[in-house]
Amino acid sequence: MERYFFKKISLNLLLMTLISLSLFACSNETPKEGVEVTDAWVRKMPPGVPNTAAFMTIKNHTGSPVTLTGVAMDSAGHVMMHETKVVNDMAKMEHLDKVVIDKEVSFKPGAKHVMIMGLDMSDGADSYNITLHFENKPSLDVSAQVRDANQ
Ligand SMILES: [Cu+2]
Repeated sequence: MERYFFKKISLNLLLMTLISLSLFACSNETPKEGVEVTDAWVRKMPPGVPNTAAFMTIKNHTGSPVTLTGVAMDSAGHVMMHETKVVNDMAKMEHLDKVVIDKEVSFKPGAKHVMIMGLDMSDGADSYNITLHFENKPSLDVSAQVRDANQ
């Protein structure tokens, strides 16, 4: 009986050690570094509509604020950062010179967005490349998937 009890305790200890080891392993499995962009997409527009917008989430893992100073797209005429704001019940788009990313900033419909003017989507491309320019940091190329707005 005593021996069984001891075995049980040591098994529990072993399990606890394994669990804490695996937790430790998990938290260290994918160390995120630098600036990470997720869920980048471009709103699909009907033929003949040259202006659209792109959205994405930018995550800053550097530990200090990162400043986004501009956006560029080879395939479009003009690209800039905008923010939609509601003033007196009217939605207005404001131009943004820069966006400071502390931990995470989301560009999403009705808020900050990448304004794209003069993009010909008639080629039916699945995705477009968008370049993000940062202050004191290398630029980042992002592949934005073409998506229907209501998808
Ligand atoms: Cu806009």
